[in-house]
Amino acid sequence: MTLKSATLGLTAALALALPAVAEDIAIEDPYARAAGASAMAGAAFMTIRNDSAIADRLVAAQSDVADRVELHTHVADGDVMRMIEVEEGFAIPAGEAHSLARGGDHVMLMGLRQPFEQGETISVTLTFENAGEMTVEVPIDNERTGMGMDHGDMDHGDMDHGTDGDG
Ligand SMILES: [Cu+2]
Repeated sequence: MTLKSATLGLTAALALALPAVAEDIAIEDPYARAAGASAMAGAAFMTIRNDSAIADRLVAAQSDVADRVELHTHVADGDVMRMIEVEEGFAIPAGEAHSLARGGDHVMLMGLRQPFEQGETISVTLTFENAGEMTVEVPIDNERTGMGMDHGDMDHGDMDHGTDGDG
């Protein structure tokens, strides 16, 4: 388990060290989901970290899997949560992270051109005001709950316990 953790840490470090178009922007824990394989729309979620000294902004997104990709957020309309497009995009302050999460900001994928099959991966190209374009491979996880990252981490921990003997 210790070895596995160390290996994962090394892999993460190598991934961060890879040259990228937007090297100061790190994308953590990306996933996309739709309400089923035949859904007309889906959404992508992730945490965007800005490791640079200047504020940045996610201003657009696009993907081959959808006719239209918009930056959305949820606003309360009485008792109902409604999705609206955020035309100015999402600010990512210098040295900080901004989370796209269920019930909040997200990348909306409208007019899906292919079914969102569990476990497959889609490419989403993000455009940042300063860092420029970067393409993110986003795993499809229709079964992911909206309970936040802690829940996912616990699930992983449980799986590790089951494979202790394998190192
Ligand atoms: Cu939306």
